[in-house]
Amino acid sequence: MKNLLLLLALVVLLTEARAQNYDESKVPPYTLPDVLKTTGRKKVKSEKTWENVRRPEIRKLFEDNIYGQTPTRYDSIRYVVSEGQSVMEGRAKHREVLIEVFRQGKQVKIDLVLLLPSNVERPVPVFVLINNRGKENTDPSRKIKSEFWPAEMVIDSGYAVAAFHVSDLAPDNKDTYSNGVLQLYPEQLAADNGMRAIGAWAWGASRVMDYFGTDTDIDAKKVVVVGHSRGGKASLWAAAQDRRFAICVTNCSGNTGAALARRQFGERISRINTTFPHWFNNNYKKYNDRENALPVDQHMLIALVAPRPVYATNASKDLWADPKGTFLSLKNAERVYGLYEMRSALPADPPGINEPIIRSPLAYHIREGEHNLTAYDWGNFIHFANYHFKISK
Ligand code: GTR
Repeated sequence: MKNLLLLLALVVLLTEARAQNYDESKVPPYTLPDVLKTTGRKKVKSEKTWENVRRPEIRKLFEDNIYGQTPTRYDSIRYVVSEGQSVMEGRAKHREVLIEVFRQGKQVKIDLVLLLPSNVERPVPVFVLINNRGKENTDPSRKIKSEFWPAEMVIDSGYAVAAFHVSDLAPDNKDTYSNGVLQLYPEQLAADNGMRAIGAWAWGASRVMDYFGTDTDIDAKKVVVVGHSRGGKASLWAAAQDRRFAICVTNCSGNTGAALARRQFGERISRINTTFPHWFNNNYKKYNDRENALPVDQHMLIALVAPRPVYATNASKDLWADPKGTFLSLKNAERVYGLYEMRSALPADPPGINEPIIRSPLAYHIREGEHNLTAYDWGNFIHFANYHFKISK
């Protein structure tokens, strides 16, 4: 019995050791799938072939192997809008928006928190956060203020600021995640390439985008979608599919977000699929401990957003999210931006801590500190949006 327990402990330890490597010298050699070569092994040399052949092909590979399908049909959508209070000593106004989506007698309700700057020429650009933390982080009354959603900073920069909570779409729980969008699309649950929680959150971001298209105070051509960590995986998947998002911010999104899987550094696919079996589709489980068998890697997800700007970040103490692998993902997406004649300003090697590279279609920083979304990060996102939207400050 004692020996058996020892053996079990050893197996657990070995599995853990394989599941997380923090030593750069132990990163295995790997070859990334060529983002500019079709599955028929044709070289992609033009924007046209990228758009018509390779991009749809890559999108489908991500859908089938990782994030699942994103159904776009529903019976109807309704927006219940009411004017809320004036907040921030009159500098902003709360607009309450309830987005209701109906399909086959079922309904999903998204509670969109929206604050609009006062005394600013309309329509205004907007930042929308996919909130994966507590709802108190996005308190529209501003009684509670959180760095996770520093609304004052965004408003004072002339932007509207919005947020919705992931639990409105899919509770972040392996037993209850289907209690939301998946009630509208139960057929997805039966499919190995069906939608799961991260897909449902991205679907929600697109419904918020639907709403923005109807609000004349919002410039729907200037919507920045922001997500942190698991929310950052969703912001990237949302922007990859829905080209109405003008800019994508993926903060500390790590494994199956902006970081390359093949480096097997920090969190790995086997680990994420075990801890969070409800995030990705059934097919993704086939790649547990088989990163090299994947027909894609995460640089290709960033490439799907091209030519729209992407800002990815890390934190110095968050090795779990593989900072170097995130930077390399952006670097390996550069060729696709090149097809659109967009030049990235990223250096060959990752920049130092707190040395952001912002004036570039592919932007990056590594912040001093822990895994988090902070005012420092947001400050840089605002500069990034100002630069791309040509807003001079
Ligand atoms: C971790 C998970 C990461 C990241 C993070 C978060 O436990 O392993 O992939 O998503 O949670 O969302 O904060």
